[in-house]
Amino acid sequence: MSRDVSYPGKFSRWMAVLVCWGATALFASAQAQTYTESGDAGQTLATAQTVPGGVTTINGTLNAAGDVDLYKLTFSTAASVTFHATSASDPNLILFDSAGHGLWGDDDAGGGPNGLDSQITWTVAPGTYYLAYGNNNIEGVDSASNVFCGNDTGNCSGNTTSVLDHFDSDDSSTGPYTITLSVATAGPAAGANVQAVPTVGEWAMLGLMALLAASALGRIPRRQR
Ligand SMILES: [Ca+2]
Ligand SMILES: [Ca+2]
Ligand SMILES: [Ca+2]
Ligand SMILES: [Ca+2]
Repeated sequence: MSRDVSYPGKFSRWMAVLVCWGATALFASAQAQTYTESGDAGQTLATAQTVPGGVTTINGTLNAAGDVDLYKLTFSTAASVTFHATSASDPNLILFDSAGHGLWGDDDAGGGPNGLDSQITWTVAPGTYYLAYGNNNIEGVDSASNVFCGNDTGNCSGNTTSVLDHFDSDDSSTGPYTITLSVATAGPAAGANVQAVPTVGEWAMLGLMALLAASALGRIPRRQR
């Protein structure tokens, strides 16, 4: 003899709707998070602003002539990441590794409405990177005053000696800017930071929700006796 302990139909449907809504909200939050510069991001490794995991858009502002904003990003898996910067001025981006060595400096590779957007695509390894934003003509300078990676440099990863100390910038334009991050590598990542994929916790929640939905819809037979 078996006993039917499945939920009443109406409750099941509401449960399924609720679960689907929750899963959608979870995916949306995992895929499109914005970080807004808090106060002013510094220009040194020590004063860079840390961008939390899951962020795909950074909104910042240059509020003084010569300002540069440095962001600290951590990736937990290898991925091809494209950083794209746009503003009403002339965006520049420079990417540094965790030690402050230059990797790539770009001025106008991003195209955009004025042809001045900046863009860098880099295959990151798990670990920390620093991304600098500034307007027209920024250059990374080491403690011996050597300019070692500027917006016109392109690939500067060959120099493993110079470490970022400060920036030179001869631009006086100010105003807001936006940096978007996109990850070419698909698939779930373990504790992914700054990537458009759910984290391990989020995958676990999604799995739990799927089970609940299946259970609510009566797809999983209850134990019979
Ligand atoms: Ca700033
Ligand atoms: Ca700054
Ligand atoms: Ca530019
Ligand atoms: Ca330029």
